[in-house]
Amino acid sequence: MCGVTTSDAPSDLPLDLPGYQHVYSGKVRDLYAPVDSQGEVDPDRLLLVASNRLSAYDWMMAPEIPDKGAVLTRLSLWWFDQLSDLVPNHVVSTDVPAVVAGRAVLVRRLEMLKVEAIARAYLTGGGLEEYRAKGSVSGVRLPEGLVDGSRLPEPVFTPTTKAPVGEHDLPMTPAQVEAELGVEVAAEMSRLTRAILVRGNEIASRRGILIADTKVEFGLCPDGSGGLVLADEVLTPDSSRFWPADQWAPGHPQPSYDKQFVRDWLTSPESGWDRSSGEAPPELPPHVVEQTREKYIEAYERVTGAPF
Ligand code: Q0Z
Repeated sequence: MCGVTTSDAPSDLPLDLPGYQHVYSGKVRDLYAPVDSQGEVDPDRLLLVASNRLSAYDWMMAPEIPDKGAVLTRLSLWWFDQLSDLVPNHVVSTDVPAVVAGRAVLVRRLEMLKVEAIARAYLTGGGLEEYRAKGSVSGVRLPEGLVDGSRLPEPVFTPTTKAPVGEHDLPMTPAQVEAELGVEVAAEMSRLTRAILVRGNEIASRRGILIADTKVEFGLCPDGSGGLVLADEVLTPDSSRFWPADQWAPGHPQPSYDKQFVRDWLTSPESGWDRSSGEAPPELPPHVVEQTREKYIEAYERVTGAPF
């Protein structure tokens, strides 16, 4: 049992967007393709819609978090700008149907690379497990004595497979990535992913947020040059672990910037939920929804220095 489940499946999906047809839905985002008046799909474009859905402990929460999709969309757009000297990105336009205004972006449809590009600047989660077992992470030997939350000497590229929705991604060795992408593209993906995390931390750490690790997706530039294009979302709390810098204390799990109120409430006696029961979690009370919304907005405002 490892699928994402919810007691109340979103009943508003797919959205009825004039000029678009639904292509695919992930846990928290949805993809649509533009169609012309003859019903022909534009093969070069996609509409990426960020929902207000939130998952915790591998369950979809109800109700949704107001403004979450808009906050994450604006944060990704801001980061694409900050990273534009490092890597081109897929953004075409923010001129989108009114019902998804502010939380959708029209993008270039790319040939996506079948590797989840992950880099880690701090040790936790799957990276920590691998370090404890082998003293290394994705083939990179690390110093002895590191603990949960330790800062790594430099970011490490820790790619995984892209598993279908409901299944978990698996670590890939450097040889597997090279077999999938070729030696040159693999090296470029590693270099860019680490550079994105370094730049992300240069900016966010000055504003009180540490980015422990991040997952990015790349596509191939449609011009056939073989160049990589940064796609999907980037350096958001959904694709990255954001930690409050003032609470960083290696040696135990760090509080999550965005989901801590949800996790704390779900595991508290007030929720009445037993995580090990296999039962769906109860509905989040209004104060937890509101505190969580405020944390997403706070992350946006701290990182960008601008009001949401
Ligand atoms: C992204 C995903 C989902 C949102 C495909 N520019 C692109 N070109 C081609 N494909 C994609 C992109 Cl971003 C693409 N995903 C992940 C799934 C909602 C994003 F359901 N999948």
